[in-house]
Amino acid sequence: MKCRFSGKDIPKIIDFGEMPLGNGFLSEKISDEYFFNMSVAVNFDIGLIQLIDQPDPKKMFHQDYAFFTRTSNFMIKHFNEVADEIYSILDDRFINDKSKFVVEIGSNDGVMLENLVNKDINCLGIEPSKNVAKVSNRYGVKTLNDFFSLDISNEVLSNYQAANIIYAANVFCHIPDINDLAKACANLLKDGGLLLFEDPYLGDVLQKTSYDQIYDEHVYLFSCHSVQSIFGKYGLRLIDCKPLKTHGGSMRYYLVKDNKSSITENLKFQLDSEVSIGLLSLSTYEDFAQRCEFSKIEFKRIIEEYKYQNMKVVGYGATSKSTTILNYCDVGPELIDFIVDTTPIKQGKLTPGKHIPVKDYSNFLPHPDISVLFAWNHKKEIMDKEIDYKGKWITHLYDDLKK
Ligand code: DWN
Ligand code: SAH
Repeated sequence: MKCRFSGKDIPKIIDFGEMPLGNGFLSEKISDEYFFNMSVAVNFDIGLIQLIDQPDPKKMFHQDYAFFTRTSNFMIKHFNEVADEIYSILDDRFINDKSKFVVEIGSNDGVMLENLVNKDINCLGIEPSKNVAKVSNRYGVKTLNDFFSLDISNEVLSNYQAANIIYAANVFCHIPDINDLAKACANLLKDGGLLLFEDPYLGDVLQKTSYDQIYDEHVYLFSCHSVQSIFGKYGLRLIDCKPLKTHGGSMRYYLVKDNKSSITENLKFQLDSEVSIGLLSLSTYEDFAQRCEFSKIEFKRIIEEYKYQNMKVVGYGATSKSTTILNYCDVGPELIDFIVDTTPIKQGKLTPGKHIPVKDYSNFLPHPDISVLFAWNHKKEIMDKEIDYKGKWITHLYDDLKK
C-alpha cells in the first residue's frame, strides 16, 4: 500500500482477516452485518503502523457511539490532571494573552474540558459522535458536533478564534487524512501555540504484543519519529514527549508552532531508544507479526482447555479492542458465556462479529472460574474493585500466555 502520509509504497505485515466494527454492538443477529478486511502495513522509515483499509468514519462515529470516557474512574482522574497541566501552561506561556482559548478534538463526554469550564477558561470541544457530545453539553462544555478537519479549523477561526492550546487524547490515531489533520492544527493554532496529543504508543504495542490496539477506529500507531516527521512538515515542531500508563501504554506529544523552543533531553532520549528497540527496522514488525500468530492460536487453545474441564468462562469489559481479539482468534459464545460491562448502551447487546452476549455488571456474581480481562488496560482499577474474586484472570497478551 501507499503510506497515507508520504505516499511511499510500504509493506503489509499482518492480515487479521474479516473484521466487524470494533464498537458495532448488535441488538440482534442480522444477516448483513458489516465486515471489512483488516490488515496493516508499516512505514518503518518513520515508525508508523497503519490500517490498509478503513471503514467510512461516519459508520463508526455517530449518534449511537458506544464508548464513554467516564466509564473509568482512573481515566476521569487522568483527565483532571491533564486539565491542571493545561491550566498551568496557559498561565506560564500565555500570561499576557487576554483572550486565551483551548480546543479539544475528540472531546467525547467532556470529561477533560469540564475542568477548564469550571476554571472559567474559554474552550470548545469538537466531537462528531452526537450522543457523547450531548453528555458533554450537559456538563456545560460547548461542543461542535463534527469531524475535525482543515475545513472545520477554518469554521472555528471564523466563528470563534485561534487557539493557544489544542489538546487531543486517543483521537489523532482515528483520523485517516493525517496531512489534512496536521494542516488543520497548524491553521487553528496561534503563533507560539501548543499542540498536545496522546495516543497508544507503538513501542508499547510491539513490546506487549497488544495487537488488540488495532481495529477499525485505530488507523495509526504512532511513535515520536513518526509524529516528528508528519507534523514537522506543517510547521509543528515536536519538542517533548511523556510516556503514560493509560490504555496499556501511551505517549503524550508536545508540539509548538514556533521556531525557537528547544527539544528536551527527554525527547532526545526517547528518539534514541526508538532506534535501539528497532522501531525503524522491518524485522521488528515481522517478529511482532509472529507473536500475534502465537497469541491467536494459544489464546483459543487455553480457553478450549478450560471449557473441556467444565469451567465457566466469562469476559470482563466489552472493549473495542476485544472485537479484534475475538474475531482474530475465532472465539465466540461456545467458549465465552458472556461479557460483563458497565456501559448501559452495550448491555443486552451482542458483540460485533462473534455475538457473545454483553451483560450488566451484576452478572459477574456468582463468580466464574475464569475471567478474560478484555479491559486489561484498566487492570489496576479493576483489581482494586475485584479483591474478592478468587477465580483466574487471563488475557490474550503474549507474556500472559507464555506463563
Ligand atoms: O481509542 C479509543 C479508546 C479511548 O476508547 C476508542 N477508539 C474506543 C475506546 O476503546 P476501548 O473500548 O478499547 O476502551 P476501554 O477504555 O478499554 O474500554 C473499557 C470497557 O470496559 C468499557 O466498555 C467500560 C468497561 N469497564 C467495565 O465494565 N468495568 C471498564 C472499567 C474500568 C470497569 O471497571
Ligand atoms: N478523548 C476521549 C475519547 C476517545 S474515543 C478519550 O480519550 O477517552 C475517540 C473519540 O474521537 C470519539 O469520541 C470519536 O467520536 C472522536 N472522533 C473520531 N474522529 C474524529 C474527528 N475527525 N474529529 C474529532 N473527533 C473525532
